[in-house]
Amino acid sequence: MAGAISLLGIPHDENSSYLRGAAKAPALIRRELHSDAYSSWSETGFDLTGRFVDHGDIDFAQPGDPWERIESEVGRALDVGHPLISLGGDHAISWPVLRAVRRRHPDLTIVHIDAHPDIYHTYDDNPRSHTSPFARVMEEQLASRLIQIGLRTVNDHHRDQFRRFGVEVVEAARFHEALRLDLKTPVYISMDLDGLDPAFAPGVSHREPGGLSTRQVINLIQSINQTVVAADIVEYNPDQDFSNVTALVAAKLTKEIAGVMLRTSPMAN
Ligand SMILES: [Mn+2]
Repeated sequence: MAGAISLLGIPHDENSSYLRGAAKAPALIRRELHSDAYSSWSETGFDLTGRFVDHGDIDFAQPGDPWERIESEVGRALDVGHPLISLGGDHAISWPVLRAVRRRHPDLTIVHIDAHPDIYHTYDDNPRSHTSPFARVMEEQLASRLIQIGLRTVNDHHRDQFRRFGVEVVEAARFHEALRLDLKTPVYISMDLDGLDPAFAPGVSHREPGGLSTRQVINLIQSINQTVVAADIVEYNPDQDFSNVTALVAAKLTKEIAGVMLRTSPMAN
């Protein structure tokens, strides 16, 4: 199929530090994504009808290490040849997802939108904590650059980690509409829904006021001028949502990330 995007649900929230619920995200995001109530077009000018190749949800009921399952299932989906958007899970899943992506795209820049840096060296003695994926990602050198945007919970430990790993940070306090990322490699987008202000996306486990608007996040995504090879949309917690408004935001961001993938990626064609 010309111009296709792969989807993969990752219903996993066992490494959340506070509230569970993100495992329920994939089905609810898909429902809004495919709802007849909304346009099937991305703002970048692509009709997305029939363009999604959905690989379903990873089945974690099967025995085995969930991290190995995620890495192998993401790898299998990527090997179909289209850019991939993973739906759901807490932010911990980004580590095994990026292991699979990095193997296929050795020069990679991560554009990470979040209220939190998620770069704790340790948290609750769990190296897989959803507060730590980017410490593991940078230790394993799974990306050439990590750019974090929208942060508003930075502490001194985080600043030490930023220096240690050379993380580029645009805190929410420094975000502005004219921000343009100077990107030189293929891109991975890690989209934590709590990067948006809770007024726009209340359905998250850790609401942090002072965040970006839906419009600001969409504009930032649309400004990306390099190939977007894969993305995750994480931390949607249906238990915290009102009338599925945050699922709808997640679906909208899925469409706009897909729209940028179709505009930028030779893999999409
Ligand atoms: Mn977060």
